[in-house]
Amino acid sequence: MTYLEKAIENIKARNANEPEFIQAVEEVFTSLAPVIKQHPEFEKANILERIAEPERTIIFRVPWVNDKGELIVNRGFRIQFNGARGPYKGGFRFHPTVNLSILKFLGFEQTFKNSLTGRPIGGAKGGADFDPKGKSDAEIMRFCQSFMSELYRHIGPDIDVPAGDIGVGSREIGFLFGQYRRLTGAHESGVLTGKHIIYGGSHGRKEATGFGLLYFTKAMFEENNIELTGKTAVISGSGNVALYTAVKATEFGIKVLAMSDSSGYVYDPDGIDVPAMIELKEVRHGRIKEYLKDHPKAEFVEGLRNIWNLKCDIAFPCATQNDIDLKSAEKLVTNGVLAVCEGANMPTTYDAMKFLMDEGILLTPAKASNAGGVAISAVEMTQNSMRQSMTFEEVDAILKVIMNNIYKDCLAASRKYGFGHDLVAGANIASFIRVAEAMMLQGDY
Ligand code: NDP
Ligand code: 2IT
Repeated sequence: MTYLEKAIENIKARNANEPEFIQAVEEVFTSLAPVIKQHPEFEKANILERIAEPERTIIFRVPWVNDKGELIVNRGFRIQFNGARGPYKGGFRFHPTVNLSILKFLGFEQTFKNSLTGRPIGGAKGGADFDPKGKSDAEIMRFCQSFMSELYRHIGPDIDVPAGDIGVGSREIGFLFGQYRRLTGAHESGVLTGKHIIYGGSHGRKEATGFGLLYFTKAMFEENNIELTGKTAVISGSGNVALYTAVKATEFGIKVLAMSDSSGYVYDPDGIDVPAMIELKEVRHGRIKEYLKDHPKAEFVEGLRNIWNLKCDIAFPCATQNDIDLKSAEKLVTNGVLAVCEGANMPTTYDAMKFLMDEGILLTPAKASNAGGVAISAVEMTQNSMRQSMTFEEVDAILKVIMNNIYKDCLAASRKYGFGHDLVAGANIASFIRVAEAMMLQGDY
C-alpha cells in the first residue's frame, strides 16, 4: 500500500460514521499521488493524516425559549479545522440536517478554499441543527443569543472569524454580533463577517460568492474559446449564492431558465425575473412557488432534483451538497449541457463528477469557483482592521482579480503535476500544497 492509500484507509477507519467528510477527503486526496511522490517530506511529516484531523471541535448545548414559552434544546458546533495560514475562518450553517460529518466536510473544504484566495485565513465551519423555517424574528434572535453565549469564548478577530452559510444571513449575523458585543463589552468588528454595512460590513460581500462564480466561469469559457453571452442556465437554490449567481449571469447575457428551493423549481420561458426573485426570497422570505403569482407563463415542478431534467447549457448547483447525483448528471449530458459550475459546497457526488469529466463537460470545482464569498470576507476583515471602508467598485475589482488568480493557479498546478486542463485536480493540488507547506514551516503542530 502506498502512503496515500494507507492514509485514506486510516482516515476512513477513524471517521467511519461520517460519509460526507470521507467523500470530501477522498476527492482531495485522489488528486495528490504525483504531489506526494515529488515531495517525500510530506510523507515524512505524515501531513495527510494531520491535515484531515480538525485542530479543535467544540460541541455545545443551545437552549432557547420559543414564542409559546417552551424550552427547546439544539446542538451547536464549531470546528476549528486548520489555523496554519491565519485565524480560523468559515461560516455557520443553521439547518436541521447539520451534524458532525457535514460540518467536518465543510471545514475541510473551507481550509483548502481559503488558501486559494491568497488571503491569510485558516479554515473552520460551524452551525446548529436548528431549523430557521417558520421561526419568528424574536425566536431567531433568542436562538442566536444563546448560540453566541457559549461560542463567544472560542472566537475573536485574531482567533476565529465566523460568517454565514445556509440559514445564516445578515439578520442572524446581526443578532450574533450584538450578543458578542454584550458579552465582551467590545465592538470588535473583525470577529464576524457578512455584517450589515451600517456597522462594519463590506460592500459587495452579499454579492461576492455569486459574482465570483461568474468571474471564474467566464475565465474558463474564455480559455476554451466559448462565448458566454446567449447561453441558457439553470440554478438550483434561491438563497444568497443562487440569487447573485442569477444577477451576474443575467448581466453577462445568460438566460436563467429556472431556479429552485427545497420544495421544487420554477421554470420561466422568458428567463427568470431576477429582481422579482430577490424581492420574493430576500425581502419577503417567501417560497419559490409564489413566483407564479406575478409570472403567469412560469410553471412550478415539485421535487428536489427535477431541475436537472431541464435542457440548459450551464448548470449552476447553488443549493447544497450532493445535489447533482449520477442520474441528474446523465440527464444533463443527454440534454447537451456544456458546463457544470459549482456555487454550493460539494454539490456534485463523486461518481457524478467523474462521469461529467469523462464526458468532457467543463467543471468548476466548488473550492475554487465559490471562493469569492470568503475572499471578500477576508477583505471585510482588512477593512475592519484598518477602520476604513471601500466602495462597491473597489471591492468588486479585488474580487475579479482574486477569481482570475484562482483560475490561473488551479490551471498551473494541474499542468505542473500532469493533469492537463483538470481544474478539479488543480484546485486540490494548489490548495493542498499551500496548507501543507504552512503546516510544515510551523513544525509538528
Ligand atoms: P441560503 O440559506 O441563503 O440558501 C440555501 C438555498 O438552498 C435555499 O434555496 C434552500 O431552499 C436550498 N437548500 C438548502 N438545503 C437544501 C436541501 N437539503 N435540499 C434542497 N435545497 C436546499 O444559503 P447560501 O446561498 O448561503 O448557501 C448555498 C450553498 O452555497 C451552500 O452549499 C453553502 O455552503 C454554499 N456557499 C455559501 C457561501 C456564502 O457566502 N453564503 C459561500 C460559498 C459557498 P429552502 O429555503 O427550501 O431550504
Ligand atoms: O462556504 C463558504 O465559503 C462560506 N459559507 C463563506 C465563509 C466566510 O467566512 O465568508
